[in-house]
Amino acid sequence: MQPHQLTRPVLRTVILGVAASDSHAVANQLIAHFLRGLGFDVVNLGTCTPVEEFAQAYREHPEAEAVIIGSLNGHIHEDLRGLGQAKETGRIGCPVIVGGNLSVGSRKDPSAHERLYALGADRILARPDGLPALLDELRAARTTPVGLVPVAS
Ligand code: B12
Repeated sequence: MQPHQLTRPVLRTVILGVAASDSHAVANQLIAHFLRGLGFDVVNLGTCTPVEEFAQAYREHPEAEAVIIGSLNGHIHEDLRGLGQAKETGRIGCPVIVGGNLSVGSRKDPSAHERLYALGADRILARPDGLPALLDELRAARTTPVGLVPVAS
């Protein structure tokens, strides 16, 4: 065994991408950079990523803590058709976080979030700076046996 293998830290993996119809790249790149700066291993699928490609990435990275999907063009509801089935069949077996500009127009449709949850999103986040705390929360929820409360150190 090489010495560096002993000291290499175990990275936390997340799968990141932009919804299938959406070519807005800037926030995606900034989020990838932000999370990598915090030590995450970011599998960034980039823009125009269909649900099936998120599922394929999860198959390749079953250790992923979350799939993080951004959308800006307002068509995420159409883009996430198939997410529910991917989760029900275990092809995506980790929480799905959705964020960005999640409906069309400047006046936001209050039902947009409810419909996203119905499609299979677990969490909806407006700002990327909330991701680290949310990822910590989701990780704690998955690793804490029911009935036990984690003790703050
Ligand atoms: C640049 C741009 C483009 C470029 C994109 C180039 C590229 N490769 O990235 C081009 C010209 C290709 C483009 C095309 C289109 N665009 Co455009 N575009 C923009 C613009 C001007 C800037 C977007 C940007 O990069 N911002 C910088 C990043 C850092 O900020 P942000 O995107 O706002 O993201 C923030 C939050 O939303 C959030 N966030 C974003 N993603 C995520 C993900 C997660 C997980 C989380 C937690 C948070 C989060 O965090 C970011 C920082 O706070 C915006 C208007 C604007 N001023 O914002 C319109 C805008 C996003 N575009 C819009 C539209 C409509 C289109 C088109 C449909 C136009 C058309 N008719 O063709 C197409 C769609 C193309 C497609 N298939 O998706 C609309 C969306 C409207 C809506 N949702 O109601 C906007 C808002 C313009 C507008 N006011 O109408 N666009």
